[in-house]
Amino acid sequence: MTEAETTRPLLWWSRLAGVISGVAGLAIANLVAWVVSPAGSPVSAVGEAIIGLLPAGMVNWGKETLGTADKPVLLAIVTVFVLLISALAGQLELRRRPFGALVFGLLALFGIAGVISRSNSTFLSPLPVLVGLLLAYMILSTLITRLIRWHPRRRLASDEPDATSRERRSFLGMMIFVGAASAVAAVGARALAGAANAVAAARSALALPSPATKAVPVPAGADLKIAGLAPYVTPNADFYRIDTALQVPVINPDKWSLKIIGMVENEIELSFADLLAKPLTEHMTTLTCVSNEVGGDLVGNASWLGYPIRELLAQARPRPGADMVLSRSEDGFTAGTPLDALTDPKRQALLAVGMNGEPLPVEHGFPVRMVVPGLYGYVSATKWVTELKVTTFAEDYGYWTPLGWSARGPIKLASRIDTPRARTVDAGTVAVAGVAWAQHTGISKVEVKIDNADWQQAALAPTTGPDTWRQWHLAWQATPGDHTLTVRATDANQQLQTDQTAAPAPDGASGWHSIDVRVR
Ligand SMILES: Nc1nc2c(c(=O)[nH]1)N[C@H]1C(S)=C(S)[C@@H](COP(=O)(O)O)O[C@H]1N2
Ligand SMILES: [Mo]
Repeated sequence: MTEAETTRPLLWWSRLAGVISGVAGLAIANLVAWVVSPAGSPVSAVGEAIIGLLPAGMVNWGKETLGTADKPVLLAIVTVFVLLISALAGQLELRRRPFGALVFGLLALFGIAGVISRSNSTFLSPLPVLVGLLLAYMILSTLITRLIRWHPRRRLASDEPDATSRERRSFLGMMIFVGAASAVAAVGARALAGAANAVAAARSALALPSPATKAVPVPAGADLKIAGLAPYVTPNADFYRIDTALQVPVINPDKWSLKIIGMVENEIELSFADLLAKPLTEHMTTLTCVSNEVGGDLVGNASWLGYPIRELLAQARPRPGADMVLSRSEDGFTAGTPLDALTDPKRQALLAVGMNGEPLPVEHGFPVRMVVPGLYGYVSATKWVTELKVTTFAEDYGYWTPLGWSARGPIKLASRIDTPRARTVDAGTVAVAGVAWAQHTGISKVEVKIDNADWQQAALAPTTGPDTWRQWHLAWQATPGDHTLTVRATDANQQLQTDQTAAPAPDGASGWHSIDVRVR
């Protein structure tokens, strides 16, 4: 055999090894992207970056000639491009190591550029590309080592006669294994993405019924509309999020059901259609996280549409002795809520399906979550809820309790300064404004102290009721120098907010919020 005859098949094997490594890298990158950062899915990110770079005329031409097929076509082109480059990496790695690594490195730069050019990218977004290409190179390097060993030219006379077939088996075996594993990973990633798309489509197709009991209309002036002040109603897209699950559960509403079990006379199972057929109530409630620091932003106000949990419990008929409802989410999260907070006819504890006039966003619990005025989220606001177990605090506990958080979590009276946000302001009249909350009790007074002067009473905006936060503001005659502003609130029971500072654990932060401002 001539040199060329022995090298040619080797060359093709090296290219195939490159392609297989590339496929494995893409599969891994997609799985990592699914977990850490939807903005990090490298092929679609690069595809979008390419669209961004193309002249508008060409993009329009693509849309017109390919119709809605333009996206899949572009993704296919990017994939083929990545695989061709991977083949080249394999070939170069065979010729001279580690030239394959260089090629993959260039590909990584390209992918990272695509990923970070996306508007929703975060610092985690490049991770899928990096992990994918690192793994691709490790696989390629191992494959090429095996390929070289199998190459007949490298065989020594002293080798056993069956050495070649053993090396060949080792190379081919690994090729088949990596290929099959990436196929499984790719199919898995596709299935996950497909399920998410199906649920997103079901959500947008959903028309919520109008409430039988309408929310109290937002009074004029509830939103002072001062720059820097949190709006009275928090838009869904800006609403804080707390999830223990790495990936948001995707639940098809047609498959959703809620079971009410445990210490009840009458177990109940409810479908989504059953729930929507009931007379729904709309109610505005401010949600707060127990982890919110003094002055923090883990708090938001929304209008919730749902069915009162007390009505379902009345149907289930809790047995005497029960004092807690352990709600369970699809993702395993649990919360232990006092039974009396859920059966109280004066408290709008809802099994919610709508948030600010839309179906619940997937991140906020689609299709169904709980919202209970006055209790921190970790003991009441179970998203993607699928089970309510009537039980006792002696018997059961929620997700966060063994991790050092109190079994019961009533929200503490709190107030926050939102503006001025800038450290430096001009002398003269400065709007000082913020929010205060004491859900289910209500706020009756907010006071502001400048340095060590007397407390001044702030003006309070109206609200829909005691279950939401309340905006406040004060016109401050700011004089040049450094100043410290402090706020404190009083609730509707005339309880003054405590100045005793406490960390969030175990049952919520306390203390007065202060900011430092320099006046020029
Ligand atoms: N399934 C599930 N529900 C959950 C949580 C969670 O991690 N998983 N977090 C809870 C906590 S701690 C809070 S403060 C609220 C936050 O709700 P949001 O993410 O819609 O703002 O949801 C609660 N419900
Ligand atoms: Mo929370």
